[in-house]
Amino acid sequence: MRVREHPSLEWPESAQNGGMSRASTFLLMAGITLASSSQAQVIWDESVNGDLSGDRFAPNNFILAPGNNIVIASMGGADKEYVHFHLDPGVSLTQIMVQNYVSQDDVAFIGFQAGSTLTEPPDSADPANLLGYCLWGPGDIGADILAKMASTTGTIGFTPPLTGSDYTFWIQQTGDPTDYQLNFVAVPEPGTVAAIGLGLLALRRRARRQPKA
Ligand SMILES: [Ca+2]
Repeated sequence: MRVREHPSLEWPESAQNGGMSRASTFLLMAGITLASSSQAQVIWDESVNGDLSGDRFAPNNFILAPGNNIVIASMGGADKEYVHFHLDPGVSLTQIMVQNYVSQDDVAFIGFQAGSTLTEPPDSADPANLLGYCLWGPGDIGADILAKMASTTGTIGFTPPLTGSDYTFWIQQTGDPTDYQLNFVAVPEPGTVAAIGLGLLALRRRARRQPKA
């Protein structure tokens, strides 16, 4: 990515570079059940579903499901991607894991805002209007770039995980063609898991009290 194509942006250096109780067993089981029953996998594969939207006012829209939300895509040159995630109450976006990055250009961009569109024009974006952004590439494979975005200065700023309700991501590589795979990892918020677990526990106790026929 040629960052000079964004003359108004000033990129900070940081961007470039025993015994378990029955109740807890039950809560753990409830958590495992939740995780296994909600394993969204590939939510968009450009080779199957077509090019992601390059229109920041009309991004691709997804409801983030607890589990893995994998995007497989290609970008480069003028091809930008805009992706909007809606987070239902009780769902949080905890990580954005880089699972693949193949390009002659080792530096791509990702940034995001709250809301269902992205207000910043790509050629004159002001990072002060982004919740976060970072530059990323092959060195980030296996790493969480949501955390990396949180550590970039000069933005509005945020602290992961992200909770409700809408965020739009802008992903771009202005240089060479780049194939990539990102996993937007979501989980039920801890309070939600505990509430569901306690609810199931109460149901179980109630069932035990039922007289046998
Ligand atoms: Ca694309």
